[in-house]
Amino acid sequence: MALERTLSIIKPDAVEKHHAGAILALLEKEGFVVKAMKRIHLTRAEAEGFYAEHKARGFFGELVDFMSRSPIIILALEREDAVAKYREVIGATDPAKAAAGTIRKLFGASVGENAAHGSDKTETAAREIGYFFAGYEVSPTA
Ligand code: 3AN
Repeated sequence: MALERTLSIIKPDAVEKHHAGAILALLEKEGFVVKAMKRIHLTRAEAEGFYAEHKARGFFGELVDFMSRSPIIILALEREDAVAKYREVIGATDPAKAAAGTIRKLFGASVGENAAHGSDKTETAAREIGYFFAGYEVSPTA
């Protein structure tokens, strides 16, 4: 299986509740290596740009309000089959439907405030990592 990268965001709700460390520990335990990490407070425009593909959806305004409410922690993660494996580890979008032990089950409150974001495909992962990190910020080798 190929070594891949994916983008993870620890969302405002999880950072506010001081769950960032527990989420990072869980990801490291699952074999993800942190290649880049930063904490930022998104502006509305930055949140809109990141979620542009969801612009037409009814919850877009709510999503942008939430993601720009307070700081987030952004991670570029690497491991074999990272995109699919990370989707398993975060669990279903709705925490109520997420499997036991997943990040959204453990730390999410609702479909909107669901603790973490993860790229849905490898092409999306490359775009999302590029949205938040300059090339020199993402370790090319080690
Ligand atoms: P996922 O993040 O699991 O790939 P998407 O791509 O369907 O889910 O949705 C993107 C983000 O939009 C989700 N992470 C979630 O926080 C938010 N979202 C999805 N559905 C709703 C909804 N009905 N109400 C509020 N926010 C939503």
